[in-house]
Amino acid sequence: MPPGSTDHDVIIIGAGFAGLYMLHRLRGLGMSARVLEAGGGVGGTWYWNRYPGARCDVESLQYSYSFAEDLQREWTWTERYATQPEILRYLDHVADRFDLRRDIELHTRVTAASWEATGAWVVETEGGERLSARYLVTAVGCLSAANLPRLPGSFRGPTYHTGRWPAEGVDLAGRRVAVIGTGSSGIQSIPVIAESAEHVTVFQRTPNFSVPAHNGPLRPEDDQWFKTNHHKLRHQLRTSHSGLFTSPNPDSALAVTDEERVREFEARWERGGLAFLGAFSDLMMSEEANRTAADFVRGKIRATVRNPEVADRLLPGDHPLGSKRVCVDTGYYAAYNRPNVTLADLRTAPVRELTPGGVRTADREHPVDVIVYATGFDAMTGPLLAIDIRGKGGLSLREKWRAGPRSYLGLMSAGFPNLFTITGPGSPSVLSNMIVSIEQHVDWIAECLDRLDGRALDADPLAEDAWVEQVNEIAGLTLFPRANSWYMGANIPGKPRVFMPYVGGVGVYRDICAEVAANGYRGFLRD
Ligand code: NA7
Repeated sequence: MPPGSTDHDVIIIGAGFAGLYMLHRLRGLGMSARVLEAGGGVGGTWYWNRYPGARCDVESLQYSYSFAEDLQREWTWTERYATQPEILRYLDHVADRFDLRRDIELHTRVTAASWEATGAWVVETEGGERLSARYLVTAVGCLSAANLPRLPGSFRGPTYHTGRWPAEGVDLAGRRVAVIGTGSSGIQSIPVIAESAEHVTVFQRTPNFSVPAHNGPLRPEDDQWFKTNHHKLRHQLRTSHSGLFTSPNPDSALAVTDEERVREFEARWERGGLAFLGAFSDLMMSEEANRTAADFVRGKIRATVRNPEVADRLLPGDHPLGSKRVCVDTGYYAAYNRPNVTLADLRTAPVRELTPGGVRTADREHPVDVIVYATGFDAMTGPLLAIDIRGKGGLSLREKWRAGPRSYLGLMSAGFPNLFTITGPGSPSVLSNMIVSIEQHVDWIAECLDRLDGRALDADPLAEDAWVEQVNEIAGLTLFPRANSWYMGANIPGKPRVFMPYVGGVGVYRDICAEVAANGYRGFLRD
């Protein structure tokens, strides 16, 4: 298509970690790009998730951009795990520092995007705007389409979803609060809400595994160590399995004595955070090995929660540890020792209906003033399918992905030329440190666009089939598909059960993507 005949070279949807960096990279290549962002500010996930206690479960030193040395040198995190406000401040700083705002349109939700015969993407917004670009890049996040369960009945008080928390905050002091959901958002918010609320009733459908964060101020020596060694450390993260420092232990949990095993778990429990998962190499491969870790955590729950009946109800047992995202908490289990926190177990007494003054379960009515939905997201595909995306010949992405997402490398889906999906399904994304995965995708896409020099690119359907098969095959070797998790689409009624992320590891995945590019973009079709 003739140059200059579209409004922009590239339209990017979303101004979170992915969209901001994508814009920066494209500018560096001399391409014109426009970012369309639904929120009233930059930040994506960290703009929306303002619930009490919201913070990252990846340590702040690792959960930051690596692309600019100056940025890294000048920014100092205050805590080992950053709070939502601090991460948002960081992203605002990045937007200002790299002068990104002039190409970002806020309050602009994309509703549709179609590939035209002229070789351009035409994007429509909720406000009725139409914009065209040669390339379209989605930076919409993996956990951004809120899942709000449809419960019968009606409640007269205010309700909030953790992922749509009002920017002005919510005063829960002295209120009786229902928290529905015990995933990461529930587990982070419950102890904090309980500090000021009159009462918190937690509605738990599935008990989860959580490890302590042991958060605290970031030690200056750790900050210095990271800044001094960042080249080496960033390289280690990029080539690791999860993009995190988990100090992976190569031993099998079954090849050591009981004392050695407990010592290893105990040391990691004391250290805090997701490094617990690196305790043994086969935790996600062998049920028996996994059970040793699960038993260890169950023992910790029993030792923390004073009421043995409550402790029992909190014990996860229906899924292997790690097959649902392990939570990282500050005082979660101990919160149940407070007199103002009650656990309602939905497995024994499911929700019947909302009443004007509370929540009625099979056994009783729980009077509450406020309902907090910590009920998660339509993960990975939700934000993409919320947009009516049409490819070649009007092919609908919703239609194509009816039985589950299909992509080549999680980067492109056949029949949708020039559409790139940052951290799309089929890539490591949610199973990794998102920043490591985002930077890898953005760098790969930027280099690809530079080399394409205006030509069109599409995934070869055969390469896509082979990749989907590979993603499934690797997942099948692990315990990941054994849970009704959002990785599997199992948290959304009617969503196809397909394991969506690539579990082969970010280092392996990076090599595959690099090798594909080095071989003339093998598996992609060009004009
Ligand atoms: P999650 O991890 O999906 O957790 C959602 C929770 O809400 C989970 O306990 C669900 O139970 C529960 N849920 C969902 N729908 C219902 C209904 N209808 N009734 C009762 N309970 C329900 O979302 P989060 O926001 O906590 O965390 C998402 C990710 O963000 C997290 O993993 C980190 O990566 C950051 P279920 O387990 O489905 O039975």
